[in-house]
Amino acid sequence: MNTIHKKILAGERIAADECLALYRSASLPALGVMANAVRERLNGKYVYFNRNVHIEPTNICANRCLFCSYRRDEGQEESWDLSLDEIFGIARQYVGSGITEVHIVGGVHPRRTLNFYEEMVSGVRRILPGVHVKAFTAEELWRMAQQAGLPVGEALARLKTCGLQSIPGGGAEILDDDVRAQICPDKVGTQEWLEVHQSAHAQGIVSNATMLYGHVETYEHRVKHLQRLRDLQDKTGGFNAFIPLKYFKKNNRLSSAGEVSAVEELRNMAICRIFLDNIRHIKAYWAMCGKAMAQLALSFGADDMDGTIDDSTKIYSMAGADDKSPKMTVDELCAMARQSGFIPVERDSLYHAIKQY
Ligand code: V47
Repeated sequence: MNTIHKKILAGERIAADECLALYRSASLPALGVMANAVRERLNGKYVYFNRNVHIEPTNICANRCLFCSYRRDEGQEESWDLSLDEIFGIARQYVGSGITEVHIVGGVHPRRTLNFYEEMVSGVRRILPGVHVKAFTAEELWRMAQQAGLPVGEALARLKTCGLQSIPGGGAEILDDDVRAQICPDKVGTQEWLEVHQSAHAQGIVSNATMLYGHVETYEHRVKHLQRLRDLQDKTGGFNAFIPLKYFKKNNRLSSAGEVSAVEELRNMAICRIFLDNIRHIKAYWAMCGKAMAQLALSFGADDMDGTIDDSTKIYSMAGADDKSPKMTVDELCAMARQSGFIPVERDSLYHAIKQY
C-alpha cells in the first residue's frame, strides 16, 4: 500500500493490480488523501458546474435492463412518448433562461427512426441556438444506426451535421460482457459501446463515460471497466468526464443486490479519480447520489457537480434517489463548493470557464 501511495503522490500512473489492491484494502481516509492529490494536480481547488436541463423524450424502451426502474412498454401506465412538437415546447420554455446545455436521453424506442432524432436535434438547436446539445447514449446511437442500416460513424456524422455536439456517458454499466449478460442482456456489448465513443471522438464529438456499480459486479469487474476507459482515452483523449453511478434498488428487478454504503460510494469515487489519471473531470452527479453525498465527494476526487438540472429528469427518482424534484440554483451549487473549501466555477459543456464565483 505504501508503494502505491508514493506512486500516486509522485504523479505516477497505477496499474490494474494496484487499483484492485486499493479496492480490496485501502481505508477511506487514505483514499481521500490520494484522490485529493490527483484532483488538485488536475483541477486545483476548482469545482465546476453548468446551467443545464434534461429532456427525456420517452421511457418506452425495447431493452429490459434489470436495474432499470424507468422503462415501460408502449401503452403501459406511466409510459411517455413525446412528439417533436412537445420536445420543442420544452425547449421553448428555456429561451432566455441562461441555460448553456440541453442533455437529451431516453429509452430505446422500438419505432423511432434516425430521421426523427435528426429533426429533434436540429429543432432544439434552432430554438436554443447558443445552447450545447449533449444527446443520446451509445446504446441509443447504436440502435439508431442499426435502424437506419448505417455504420454508427455515419449516423453520428449525420447527427453532428444537425447540431449534436457531445454525447453523454450512459449505457456503459459495467464494460464486461459477462456482467452485461446478467444485468442488461439486450444492450450493446462492451466492444460496441467503446466503438461508438471511439467513433465520436474521431469526429471531434467529445463524450463522457459512466460506471453503474454496486450490484452483481466484483471489484475485478470495476477495474476492468476502468482499464477499458483509460485505454481508450489514451488513444483518443475524447472523454471529458467520468461519472460513477451507484446502483439504486427501488422499483427494479436487481433489488436483491442491495445498495452499497456511503463509505463504499466515497471509496469508489476516490479510486476512480486515482486510476483514471487521463480523464480530467470526475462528476458527482447530485441528482442521483444526493446533494450531501455530492458535497462530500468533492473531498474524494470529484471536481464537477453537473448542473442546475431544473427538475427535468426522472430516471433516478424512479429508482429511489432521495431528490424527487432535482433542481439547484447557482447560489446553492456555489455554497456547496465553498462550504467544502473549493472555488465554484460555472463552465460550458467543454469545460471552458464561464465565470468564477
Ligand atoms: O446508463 C439507470 C443509470 C444511466 C439506474 O454524461 C441507474 O453527463 C443507478 O448516463 N440506479 C443514465 N443508476 C444516466 C447517465 C448520466 C447521468 C448524468 C450525467 C451524465 C453525463 C450521464 O443511469 C444509465 C444507467 O447506468 N441508471 N438505472 C439505477 N437503478
